[in-house]
Amino acid sequence: MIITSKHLHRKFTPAPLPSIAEDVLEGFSRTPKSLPPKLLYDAAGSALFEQITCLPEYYPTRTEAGILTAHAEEICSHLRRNVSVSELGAGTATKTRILLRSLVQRQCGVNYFPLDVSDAALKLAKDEVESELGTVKVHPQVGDFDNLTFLEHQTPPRLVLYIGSSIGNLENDEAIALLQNIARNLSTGDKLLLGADLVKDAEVMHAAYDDDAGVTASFNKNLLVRINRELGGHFDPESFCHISFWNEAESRIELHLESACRQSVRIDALDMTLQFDQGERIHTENSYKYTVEHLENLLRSGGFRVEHTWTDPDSWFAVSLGVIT
Ligand code: AVJ
Repeated sequence: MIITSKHLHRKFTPAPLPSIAEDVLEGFSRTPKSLPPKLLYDAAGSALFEQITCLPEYYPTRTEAGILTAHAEEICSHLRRNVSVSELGAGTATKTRILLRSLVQRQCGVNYFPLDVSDAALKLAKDEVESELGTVKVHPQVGDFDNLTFLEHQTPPRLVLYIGSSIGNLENDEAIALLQNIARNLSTGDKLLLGADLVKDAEVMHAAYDDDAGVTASFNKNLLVRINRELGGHFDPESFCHISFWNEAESRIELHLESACRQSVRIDALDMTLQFDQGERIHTENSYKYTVEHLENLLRSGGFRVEHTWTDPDSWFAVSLGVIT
C-alpha cells in the first residue's frame, strides 16, 4: 500500500490519533510485517511481563537479581557519594530495590528517576520503593527513550540503570546510538550500569520464550488485543500462533505471531485492511544475547570506559559498569 497523510490525519478525528498509530502503520507497511517491541508494554502487557519474570523457564530476571544481590555492596562502592539514580525501562523496579537498599546505607537520601512507557508499572514502582525505602524519593517519568534530556537535569554525580537486558530488543547500531545518547546527557564521572543476557545453551534460551503455561504467548498476542482496543482493530488473537526460536547467526531469540489461516483484518483508525497468507508472520520482538566481550565493546562504542563486569556462576547474565571519562 501507499502511505499517505490521510492515514494519519483523518477528516473526522479532531483529536490526534493515539501515538501507537504511526508505529503500527509503519510496521504493517513493511515486508515482512513487523511491530516495534515497545508496543508490547501497555498496562496489560507490562502485567504479563511481570508474570513472565516469575516463570520457572524465564531465567534472566532471577539470574540478574542474583548478581545484584551478591554484588550490591561492591557495585555501590564504585559510586560517588550522593548519586542521583535514573533508570531506563524501569518497569516495577523490583530488581532496582536490591541496589537502592545498599545505596541508602551509604547516603542520606536517594533521588530515583524511573522512566518507562507504562504508567501503571511506574505507579507500582513508586509505591513499592517509597513504602520500603523511606529515604528514596521517586520521580516517575512516562515515556520512551527518544528524549533523554531528563538525565541532564539531575544533580551530578549520576548513575543510570539500563538493566534487565532491555538493550537486547535493539539492533547493534540502535544500541550504540542509545548508549551514545545516554552519554551525551551525562558528564565526566557519571556511570551506567548495563545488564544483558548472555549466549548459552539454545534449549535454555528457547524455553524462556516458550513457557509451558503460555504466558509468553499471551504477552505476544496482547499486541493484537492492544491494536483492537486502541485502534479499532479486528484481529482474532486466537487465529495467530506464538512463535519463538533461536536465530544462531544473529545471536537472538525471535518472537513472531503467525497467521493460522489466510485472512484479512481491518484496522478502523488506520483506515487499512491487512491481508495475511496462511503461515505469514508478524515479527514482534528480537531478544539479542551477548558475550561479555560484545557487551563491553557496546559500552565502549557508546562512549563509556568499562570499570567492571559481574556475572553469575554459570555466566548466564552479565552486569557491566561503564563510566564517562
Ligand atoms: C524485557 C526485552 C528483556 O527479551 O527477555 C520476555 C522481553 N519477551 N519474554 C526479553 C520478553 C518475551 C524481555 N526484555
